[in-house]
Amino acid sequence: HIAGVIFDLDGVITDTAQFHTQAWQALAAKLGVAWDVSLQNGLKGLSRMDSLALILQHGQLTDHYSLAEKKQLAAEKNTHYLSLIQQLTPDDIFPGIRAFLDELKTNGYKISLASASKNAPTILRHLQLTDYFEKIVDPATLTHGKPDPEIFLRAAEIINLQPDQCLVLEDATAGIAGINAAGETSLGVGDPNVLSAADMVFSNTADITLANIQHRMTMTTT
Ligand code: G16
Ligand code: MG
Repeated sequence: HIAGVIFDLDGVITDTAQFHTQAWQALAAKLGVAWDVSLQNGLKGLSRMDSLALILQHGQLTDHYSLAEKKQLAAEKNTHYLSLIQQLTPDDIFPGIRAFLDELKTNGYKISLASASKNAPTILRHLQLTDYFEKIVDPATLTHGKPDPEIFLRAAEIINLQPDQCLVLEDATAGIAGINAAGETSLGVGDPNVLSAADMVFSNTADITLANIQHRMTMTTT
């Protein structure tokens, strides 16, 4: 039975995607890479270096930069991104998320974070949510990014649970694939048509409560 809940950050707890987009778009413009919605959606959930790789590939610039130059470009984007997320406050938490975290605490669930973002601790601090999370996966210690299940397996391990005891909230299709491969229960946040691989989908974070989850679980297992 479910004993722990794992959270993705961007797109589940708050909308940092708008700031990632703004910072990547500025870098793409500087490099002369055309921007479009499919590129923007494809960046969801990818690590910083994987995101840069996708942008360069989009502009057919993959072989134009050395690894050192690529690291420099990623650092430049991150400096810009960090300046943008300074404006985050607890008001930016998605509806119902703090109430759900409170409900989980009250009912003794373990809680961990599986975000690909190296800036996750900074973001949680701005949102004043740090104390809810028993453990946070350090993405710098991972070998593979989403859709690989590694980050989700680690997020269960650090709270001493087996994968089948964990429910994971995630907004990216790459993330849902990783959760399913890890043998955990996937709760998609977003469009049910896009997240059709998830065990259950909530299009509105305000509807994510233990009672509603329980209800959807019985529907999928019987
Ligand atoms: C987030 C975003 C991605 C971003 C990644 C790495 O993942 O969805 O767009 O590229 O983190 O972020 P950073 O450059 O801050 O390390 P998640 O897993 O929280 O959705
Ligand atoms: Mg996400």
